[in-house]
Amino acid sequence: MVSSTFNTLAKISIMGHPAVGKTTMLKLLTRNDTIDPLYIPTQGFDLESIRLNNYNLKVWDFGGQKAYLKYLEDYLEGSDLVFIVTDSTPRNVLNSKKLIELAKKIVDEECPIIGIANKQDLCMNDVSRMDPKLIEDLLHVKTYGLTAINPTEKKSLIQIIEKELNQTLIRRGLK
Ligand SMILES: Nc1nc2c(ncn2[C@@H]2O[C@H](COP(=O)(O)OP(=O)(O)O)[C@@H](O)[C@H]2O)c(=O)[nH]1
Ligand SMILES: [Mg+2]
Repeated sequence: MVSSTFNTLAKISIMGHPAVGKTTMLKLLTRNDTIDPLYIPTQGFDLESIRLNNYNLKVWDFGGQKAYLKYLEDYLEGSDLVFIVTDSTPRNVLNSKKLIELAKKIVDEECPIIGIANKQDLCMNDVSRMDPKLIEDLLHVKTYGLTAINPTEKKSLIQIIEKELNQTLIRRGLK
């Protein structure tokens, strides 16, 4: 979907199993205040439009429930960037491998599939939570650490998005 116009339209899809922090990531991008930690499972999907420097983003947050997997193809098609969010526990990371395989079959070659090792704040108390580098080695996709409930991480998430989208534009010969 990305084009070379000044206000480049880009589609970002956030995938991951339930309760890993997908909606919180979307809130991190769209709000400036503290994030309410209440967990409300997303039914179906959420869609937000976000202005980010040169980009007009459409960010899709896909409710991770199995019942919605049949819509995955329609949901992911035309993505310019896909995030696979994990809660950094070994079990969830291993389960996320299947989502990556599914996503690879649907999106085009230039679309980056990026791992998010979320809930890094919990790593301090729970030694079984894994660091982003280890998760990257297991998932075989570039992976960034994140604490989506921490509003100060907004800037670094925006930087990740801009960097990956800029590289997609270059790969598509549009920049
Ligand atoms: N400790 C911690 N909790 C988080 C983090 N991100 C999300 N959560 C919490 O995890 C729960 C599920 O988050 P949500 O974004 O709704 O998950 P989703 O089902 O993937 O959309 C909520 O209670 C969030 O507040 C994080 O980075 N650290
Ligand atoms: Mg959700």
